[in-house]
Amino acid sequence: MKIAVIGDTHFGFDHYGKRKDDAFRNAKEAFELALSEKVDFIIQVGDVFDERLPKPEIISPVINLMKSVNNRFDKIKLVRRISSQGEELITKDISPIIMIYGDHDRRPKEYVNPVQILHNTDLIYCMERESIILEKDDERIAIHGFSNVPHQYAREVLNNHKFEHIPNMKNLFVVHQSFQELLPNQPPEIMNYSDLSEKFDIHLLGHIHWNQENKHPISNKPILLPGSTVQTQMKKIESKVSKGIYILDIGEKIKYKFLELKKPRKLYYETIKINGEKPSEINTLIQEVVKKILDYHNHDLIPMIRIVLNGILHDGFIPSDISMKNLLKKYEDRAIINIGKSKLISKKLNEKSKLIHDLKTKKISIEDLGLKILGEKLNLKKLDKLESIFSALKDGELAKAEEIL
Ligand SMILES: [Mn+2]
Repeated sequence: MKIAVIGDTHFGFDHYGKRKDDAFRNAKEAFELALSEKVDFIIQVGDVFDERLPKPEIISPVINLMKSVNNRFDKIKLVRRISSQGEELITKDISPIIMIYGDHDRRPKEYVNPVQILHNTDLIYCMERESIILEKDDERIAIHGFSNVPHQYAREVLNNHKFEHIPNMKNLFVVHQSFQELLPNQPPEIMNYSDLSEKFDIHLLGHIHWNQENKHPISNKPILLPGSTVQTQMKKIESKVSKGIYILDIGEKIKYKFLELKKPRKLYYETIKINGEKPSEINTLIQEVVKKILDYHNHDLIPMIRIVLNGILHDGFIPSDISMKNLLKKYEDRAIINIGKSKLISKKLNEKSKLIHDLKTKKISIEDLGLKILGEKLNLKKLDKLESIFSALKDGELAKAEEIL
């Protein structure tokens, strides 16, 4: 059996910005590439959408894209499904696009998330927390899907669910969570690779936006991260690692290859060392870098240029004295420029910017941090309940939060 694995597509990313079409353009290329490889089905590893409440203007073209992919594919036969409600022996044809949802498209249990909307159209098959067995030409394969839960609860939820290895076939595990091995300085409750079952033949991970391959620490089986199809963060590593998809060939052995996408916008990442320069001098340095990049840039789309200023400013100046307005205006139609000043130190760094910097370097999202604090304050261990209360409070529905409590 041949399978394509597509990473976080983030449909709707930068909807009001210059990169409005990037997520769609890249995802289309990814699905086209999967089709041209004549795979039997496609697995998408979560963060299908950029937001949990995407606008109809986003949902509608996604439905159209899924429709056109479905029209050019055979359905695949689902023969068995094991969820927390128990086991079902069923034979029915399902869409060959299998998805889980990620932290970007997760909503509390009693709400409908956008990936579940797609599932209800039968254009995709969403796995929340379940195992399925698929059959094609007398071959069978087991897929275990674990949609996102808040990262700090993932280990507990995973252990409680007890995914079971299904004998006599290859077992694939699909997950969208953070792992200690992937980002530095994470809280201890975040999972390790050793939390993944050593019985499964391959692990497919969403969430991390750059392509990476690792091995399970016990079984030595592959852990593959296709990476997002769109650059969302302008990180250095995203400028070095190409966007693409995996093609898995599942037989006696599992073979896999990574195929690059050609359409993604180019990202250039440069660091400028600052050693006592004044803002006007820094502006000149930035312009020189931008000019040089534009000279050798050759891609249909205007590039993203991320420039990080690193060092110490001239005495008496603070980072906000460096104004980028004119520069951004000048290159408006030729580049998408982003200047990072967080590594720029002035001799009188004020307390506020230090606090923001500290928050930014913590590897936990504001939302997860809020959920954690609320859980501690309310002394509430039940995740479903906690998420519902958090969501009600966030939406300003105080009465509802009280009711749930
Ligand atoms: Mn993502």
